[in-house]
Amino acid sequence: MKILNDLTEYEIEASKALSDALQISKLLAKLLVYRKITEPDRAQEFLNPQLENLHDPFLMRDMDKAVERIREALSRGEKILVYGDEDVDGISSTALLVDALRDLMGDVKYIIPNKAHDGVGLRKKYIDRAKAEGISLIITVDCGITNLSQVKYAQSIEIDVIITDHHIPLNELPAAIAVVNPKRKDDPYPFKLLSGAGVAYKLGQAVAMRLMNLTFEQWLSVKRQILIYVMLGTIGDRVPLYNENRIFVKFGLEELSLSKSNWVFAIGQNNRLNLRPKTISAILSNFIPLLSAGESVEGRNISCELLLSRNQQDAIEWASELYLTSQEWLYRARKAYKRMKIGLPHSDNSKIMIIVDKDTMVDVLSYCSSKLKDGFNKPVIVIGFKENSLIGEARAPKGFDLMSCFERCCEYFIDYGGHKCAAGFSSKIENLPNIVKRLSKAADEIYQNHSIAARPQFKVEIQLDEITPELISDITQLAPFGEENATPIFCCQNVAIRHEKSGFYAPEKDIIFWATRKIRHKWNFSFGEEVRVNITFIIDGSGKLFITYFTVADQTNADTENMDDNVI
Ligand SMILES: [Mn+2]
Repeated sequence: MKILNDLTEYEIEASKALSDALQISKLLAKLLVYRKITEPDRAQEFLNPQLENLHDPFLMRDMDKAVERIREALSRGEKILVYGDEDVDGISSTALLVDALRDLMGDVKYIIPNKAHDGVGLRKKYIDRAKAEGISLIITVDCGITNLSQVKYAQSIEIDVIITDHHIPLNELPAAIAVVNPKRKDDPYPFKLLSGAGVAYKLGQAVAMRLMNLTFEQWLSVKRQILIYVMLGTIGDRVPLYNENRIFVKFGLEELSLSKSNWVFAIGQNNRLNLRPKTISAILSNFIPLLSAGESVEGRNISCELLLSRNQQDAIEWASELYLTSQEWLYRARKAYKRMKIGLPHSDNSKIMIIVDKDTMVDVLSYCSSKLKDGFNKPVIVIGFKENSLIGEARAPKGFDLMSCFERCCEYFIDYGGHKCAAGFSSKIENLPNIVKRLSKAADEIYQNHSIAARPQFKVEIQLDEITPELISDITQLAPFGEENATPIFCCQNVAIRHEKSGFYAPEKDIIFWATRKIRHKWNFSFGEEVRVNITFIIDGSGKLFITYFTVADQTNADTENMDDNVI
């Protein structure tokens, strides 16, 4: 076994110490150190995620104020509005909080604005409508932190606002009753990188503990399925999978595989899915695109309806509608991405890629910028046109800070917000030339100040004999794999395998490799024919071995350059 991108000397020492302290294999210790986990306690926590290790929600600033205001609303029978965002994180956050407050017999409604027609965050139109409907408390989830004037407006017409969000605040916070956001500068919460649904979960947890007098364990025992929502938001927003996010995803996936909810059944039926998906890639390829397809109409969102559905027939209809919409969206998104890629110059030394595309519908801009960012490994901003305004969607590799890039351009924006690696803006059309100029300059400055290099995936060269149950168990302990917890890549040279009914069989070791559809297509040998190949494979969370790349053994030396291409 040879680690191809080995650790620094200091890290190797640390991994030896960790391996001795916890009596774990050297490989597992190295993999932990590669994740910057060097202390035995933290390593234990990482290897055995436990719900009890979730932090106390009241450590978050303003949590107590938020809970007190909710108590008041519930006791007076006030009408409450949960106000969300149209992406999967926002939809899951909305469903989560609506569900949690309905348990307390709250009179709760929700609004999710349509991103393309209404814009994101709190909108005056919906605040006015809330007023007309007699709503006196709005709780935002996954949005609102930058809506200073809208919060002021709501408060001026006697609607109290509680903000819960995880986006980066501006210098000034909204003048709301409570602003719950771990990214507030004055927030002491021990973990800052929750998704919007993660923050909503903490509020749900706080409300249950204080208002229902439940211990956390008691709440969990009646409300475990709420972990599915927070798992979806966490994966959907691609927040890093350590600390609380790892716990949410691990137990949310487990809960999903046990779930008897109408909506889980309906999604499985319409997608002809295995109803027991336990891996993040199953969520990313099946649940996230489907739930993303729910376009809001006048504040009502069918993905959110689906998540909250009480009736199986409705759930099946909504899921099948979402399925069709998601297929249509994916078709348009791929087409737009291909067209943009063709139009790009062959060599381009600029620090940031800015693409202006008049013909693309704005709902596929983030798909395109995300794919282009992955392909070119640099920040990408795709700007589209919607009626009289510009919509920009940006994605950047780890290390870059899009928000600080946007801040240097903010006088040209109507609205902007997001995270370091994913952000968006809207602006007037006449600002386009200035925006392009200013953003390029800002990107240059940011690159001058920081080095932007993400650490490559951990690669191990391995012999067939070394694939043992112990190795597989070492790797599965690190699952679920995903954002900032990448699965290690194994390379194995000169393996005889043949395509059989059950998968790719390696007779020398009597093991089965699975393969992605892409690999199966590329395998142009006859069924059962034994071929010697160099393979790259990963071990997934359930212990299955997946071939992600292969070349025929005698044809070439292992083409290590391209090995990352197909990693799932
Ligand atoms: Mn979010």
